[in-house]
Amino acid sequence: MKIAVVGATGMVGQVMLKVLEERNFPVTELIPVASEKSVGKKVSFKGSEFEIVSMQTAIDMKPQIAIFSAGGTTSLEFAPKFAEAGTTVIDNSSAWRMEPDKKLVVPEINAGVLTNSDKIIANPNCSTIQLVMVLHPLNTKYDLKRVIVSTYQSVTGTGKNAVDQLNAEIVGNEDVAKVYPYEIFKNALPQCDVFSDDDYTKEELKLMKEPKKIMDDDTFNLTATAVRVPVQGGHSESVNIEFENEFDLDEVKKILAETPGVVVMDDVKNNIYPMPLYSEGKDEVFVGRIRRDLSQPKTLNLWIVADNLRKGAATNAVQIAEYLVANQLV
Ligand code: 2RA
Repeated sequence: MKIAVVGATGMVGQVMLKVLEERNFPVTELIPVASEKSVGKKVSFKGSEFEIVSMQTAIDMKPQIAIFSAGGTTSLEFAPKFAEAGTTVIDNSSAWRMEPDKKLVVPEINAGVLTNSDKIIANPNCSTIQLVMVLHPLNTKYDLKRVIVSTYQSVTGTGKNAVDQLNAEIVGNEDVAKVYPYEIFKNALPQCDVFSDDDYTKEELKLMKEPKKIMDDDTFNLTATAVRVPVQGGHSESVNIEFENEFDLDEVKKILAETPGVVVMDDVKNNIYPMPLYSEGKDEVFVGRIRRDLSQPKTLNLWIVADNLRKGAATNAVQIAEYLVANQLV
């Protein structure tokens, strides 16, 4: 399988290469793509060095699959060019996610919507992926009525420059480019991405829209507050879920424990619950603090943690590629 990784030098791109290697994806030829200034540099993959090529060179090489993590502008310009050349694009930006004719896929939930005519496939937002991995099985069983999400997001979601800002602030080095409007160390910013006219951030709007498309269900309400915190291992989410139907708490935990890709960590008497420090580098979605909302019936509180660079981005994209190959869709 000839596969291009577009954005190969970025944080997610680097994790994509790692995940492709770890999962032994059938790569016969790797085509790393990055900005013009990186052309000619090398990336490592499976013990070999691969030269970074330009976008046009990669298009001309006609890879079967191109996995993009290069931002929406680049994807809007170049994903269609790859597709026209016969390549199937899996894009990690928000560019195509809500396009009616583009599929938005978490393989454990809706890979079945994919066909061989899908030439640009959207990878959902990281905070969406970990959320729907938990919402979907509970929705199937108990029927969602309303979901309230508060996120606590890793600086890795913003990128290397944000990680550099945090690490510099930790050691008191103020001579570093500020990615955020304020210090992030010893702070919490109720802003992930820019604000829209309705005073929600783009991140919050993604969380409010994407789950309904992935789950093919717009019968429930969802609101979100997305917060950036000085963490590097993954995103955390406090979720309040009101169902149409009553539930049994032990059954909820059993359903989640039996959901592929989800791990229940819930033993508060022994201080067992998910934390980003311990989810970093893992592909599972960890859920804990599962308890009834004592303020109203048919309502549940829980806590979800996942590595936003892995299941939240790279691993989910590679799983989509695996599904395409396994089902002869490329
Ligand atoms: C963030 N989910 O965390 C967004 C994009 N990765 O900033």
